[in-house]
Amino acid sequence: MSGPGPAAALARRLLDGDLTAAPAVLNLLETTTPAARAAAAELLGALSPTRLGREAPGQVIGVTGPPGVGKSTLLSELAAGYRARGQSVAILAVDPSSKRSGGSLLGDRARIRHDPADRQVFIRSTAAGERLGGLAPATRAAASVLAVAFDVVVIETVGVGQSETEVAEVADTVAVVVQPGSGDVLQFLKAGIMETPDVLVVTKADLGRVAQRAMADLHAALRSVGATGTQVIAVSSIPPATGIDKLIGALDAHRDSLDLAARRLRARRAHALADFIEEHGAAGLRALGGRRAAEAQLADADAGRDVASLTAELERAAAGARARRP
Ligand SMILES: Nc1nc2c(ncn2[C@@H]2O[C@H](COP(=O)(O)OP(=O)(O)OP(=O)(O)O)[C@@H](O)[C@H]2O)c(=O)[nH]1
Ligand SMILES: [Mg+2]
Repeated sequence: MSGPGPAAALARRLLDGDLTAAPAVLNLLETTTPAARAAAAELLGALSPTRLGREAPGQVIGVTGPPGVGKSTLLSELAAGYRARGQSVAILAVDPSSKRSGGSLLGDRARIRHDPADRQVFIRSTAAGERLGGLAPATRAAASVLAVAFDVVVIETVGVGQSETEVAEVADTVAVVVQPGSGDVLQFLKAGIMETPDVLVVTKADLGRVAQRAMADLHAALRSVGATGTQVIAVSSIPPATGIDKLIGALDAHRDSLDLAARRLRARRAHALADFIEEHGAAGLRALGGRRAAEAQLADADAGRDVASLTAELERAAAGARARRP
């Protein structure tokens, strides 16, 4: 064979800031043939912080919230806001299982609007498949590699609770989006079921008093769980859009206050575990002694390890445990 393989070529393009590599990167990461899986692992390895000498510079932002709260409409405005500042944006939207597309849930769901001629914006929708509210495996990988070339990578997921926790494993900054007048996020927050988001966004501020009321309720809920550091931003995403610059400011502020190395390390460990579970299922997890034990093993691994080597370590441990079993 001559010339670099597909992974090496894509890694080079991303390192050179070639944003037009994004579609090919996603195609590779979404392909499940053994050859593509090997190339994907090679791509991740080539762009790992050990090889880069630093963490990927792009900010990975998770935007999550219940169905229909206005996430996609907001992302259209958020992308425009970042573009106005000259920043490039990749958006990875995770669609809920297509099974539900016949129902009313997706009835008036908005598409993320953008200028198709603008090469600095990349948008990809990935089906979550059977994972209810969960992240597709390709999304974790895509977020980490696109952050090498794009200034901002946004992951949109639907749901609250589990999906918010999962997106927090991948993202540097998590924004939970709340619709005025709906109580679920508020209840989760108050009950401490939900990890406190880095930023809370109240959408549809154009609805007026009900939105102000939602702001006050969220502030009260944050106070009750002692999380007064979380910013609550009201936005309206329909013309004339309001609050977008303030939201970008809050996302920036979170990024500036963040221990990026620690957050990314946590993301790589979660990614390795997710890949292991994807491949070996519940039986694999049992062989490791359960999720807690697997997490403990990952926590002991050297911080510089890339995802593939962490996954391989879990696989060796699981194989060893199976071999020892009488
Ligand atoms: N009045 C008003 N309506 C909005 C606003 N933002 C979104 N909407 C409307 O709310 C509905 C849902 O918006 P989407 O952006 O699709 O919501 P979503 O959270 O992405 O929905 P899913 O992807 O299905 O979870 C659409 O009818 C939007 O037009 C807003 O700021 N004000
Ligand atoms: Mg949406």
